[in-house]
Amino acid sequence: MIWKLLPDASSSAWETDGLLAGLTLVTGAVLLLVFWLMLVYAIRYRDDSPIDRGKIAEKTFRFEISWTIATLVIFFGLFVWGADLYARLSIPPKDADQIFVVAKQWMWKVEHPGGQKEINALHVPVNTPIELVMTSEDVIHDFFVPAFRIKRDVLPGQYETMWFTAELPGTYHLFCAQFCGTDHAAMIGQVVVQTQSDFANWLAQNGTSGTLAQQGAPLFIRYGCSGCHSGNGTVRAPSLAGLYGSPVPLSDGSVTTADDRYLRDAILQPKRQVVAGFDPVMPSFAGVIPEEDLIRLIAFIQSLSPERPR
Ligand code: HEC
Ligand SMILES: [Cu+2]
Repeated sequence: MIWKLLPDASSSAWETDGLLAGLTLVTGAVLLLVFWLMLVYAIRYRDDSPIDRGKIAEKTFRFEISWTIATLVIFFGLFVWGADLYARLSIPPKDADQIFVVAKQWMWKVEHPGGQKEINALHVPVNTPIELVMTSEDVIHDFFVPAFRIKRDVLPGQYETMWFTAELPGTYHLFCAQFCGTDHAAMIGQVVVQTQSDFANWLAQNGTSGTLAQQGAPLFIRYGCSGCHSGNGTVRAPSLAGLYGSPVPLSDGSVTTADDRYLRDAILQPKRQVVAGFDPVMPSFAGVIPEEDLIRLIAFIQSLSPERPR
């Protein structure tokens, strides 16, 4: 919608526009009502008006109650709709395909699970839920695709996720929507939505030296993870097989889920959440492992739980 200035290229575009139109209509109606009443009373009770000012209108209980309830229902209804839409847009479906995005001044680097890389471009298949796992190497950026009506800040030091289902093959604008320095305005790209078969061809043509998980396996050895986590080291460390997506009991008694964010924090800030029954002896790898290696290590750990749907 947006009256055809933008294509409805994702599954949520129509509803997002509907919500925006609803809010605009309701607030516009309130604005008109208030200004109309102001105008009417300003004219009616103007200085030289002969009107009788002694008669004071009586408030009725029924009138007060009904307008209060009507506005409450309308605005609360919009709130519930917005909150519900926000929640649905926040939680990616379990079967979504995952793509990593690393922002830096001033470009978008995209890494597909198959190892395909692109810069300032994102190829996705049509009618497939896609989850973006995004982080920044420097300052705050913001991933914005107007045709999909999705937008999310991309922060350094943590993963932000966002998901969409593209419904219309085509090429769409990608913008950085957070002022991030000199070349912010040039931090633009394209989202290319392809049919399933075109996308499969694209993946094949951009063939790589192995999937992200395959590239992560040697890193697991190089960074010394395997020394503790392979089960035959001198330090007792939890096995990472089957970890991804499963509940993890922590030493403070709480239980968390081993999602991408958890894996990231477990590697960069191991002291923050310590697995129950283990000593906090894992060293922090913050500042040691660059974002692109971290993605590969996480993909490798994911691949140790092949049976678990994400
Ligand atoms: C000195 C030994 C040691 C090294 C090296 C090490 N770890 Fe660990 N790791 C541990 C221990 C002990 C724990 C459990 C205590 C904790 O949570 O800090 C752990 C916990 C984890 C967890 C959370 C596991 C769970 O069951 O929730 C992950 C993920 C992890 N490590 C990944 C890595 C990766 C990736 C590397 C390499 C970059 C690495 N570790 C290097 C000892 C180590
Ligand atoms: Cu930016």
